[in-house]
Amino acid sequence: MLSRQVEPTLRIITNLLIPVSSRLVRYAGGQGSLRQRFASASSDVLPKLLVMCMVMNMNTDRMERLVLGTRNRHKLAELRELLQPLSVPLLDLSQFPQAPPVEETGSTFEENATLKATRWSKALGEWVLAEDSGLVVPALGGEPGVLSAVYAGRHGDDAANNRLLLERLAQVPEEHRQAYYVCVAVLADPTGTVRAQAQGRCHGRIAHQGRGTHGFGYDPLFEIPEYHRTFGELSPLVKRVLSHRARALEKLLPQLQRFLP
Ligand code: ITT
Repeated sequence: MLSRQVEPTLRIITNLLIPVSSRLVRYAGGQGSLRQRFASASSDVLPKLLVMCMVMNMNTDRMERLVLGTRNRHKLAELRELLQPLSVPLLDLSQFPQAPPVEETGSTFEENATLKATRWSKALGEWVLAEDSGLVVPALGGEPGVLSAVYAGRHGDDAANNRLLLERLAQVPEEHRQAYYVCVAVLADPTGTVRAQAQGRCHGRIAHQGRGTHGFGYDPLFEIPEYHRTFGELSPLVKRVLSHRARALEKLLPQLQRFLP
């Protein structure tokens, strides 16, 4: 049985070093799962591997900087604010023109956030934090859900998305206009391995017409019951505390701290 201290080191070997080190691969030998082989490695091979790992891998597990993996400028601004406590430089995709487009083919927020974080981190060789978020209206069977950005057809057309949402809710009884925002944030390391993940939700209801100019997306329609105001009307300071994104990041931040240099 491997000790708790040894396990993280082996994970680093298998995830970071093995794909690029034919020498290590030779140690493992043969076919089959490398992870399994390391777990059952004989007692004389294991210490050698650990020493090699320590020497070769002293600094590769440290997050010297973090790329915010989103092309949505509103999200980006909110993420920057929320990640202020993190003492590493924050970059974004505009600084990486080579960042490939990522198709959001998942059927859940988790799948799409993972797709974005892992594809971009691997392509750029950087630590990447990506998130997938959206609005869920139970009375509409969960719509717009993962399709929030493209609900009315054109990506990011907030006005059209809001119009469609109001149309779809027109016949829905007043007491069933509840909705919630979801945000799943995923951190991936430069090899494209997920290292942390957190989800946040924010509950509210959908107003009958848009109110206020703050925020973006569905915010003018998203009313916080306690305040009787939409995120469009409320100060961004309130959204920064209550939002799904704020709640996800609040949970993710302590996990991120573990990777700081
Ligand atoms: P990236 O994938 O590049 O991050 P995107 O806008 O395509 O950008 P998503 O696929 O996660 O991101 O879709 C998010 C959509 O959900 C967004 O366009 C809004 O319609 C809605 N949304 C998410 N968070 C929101 C918020 O805080 N306020 C209002 N609408 C929000």
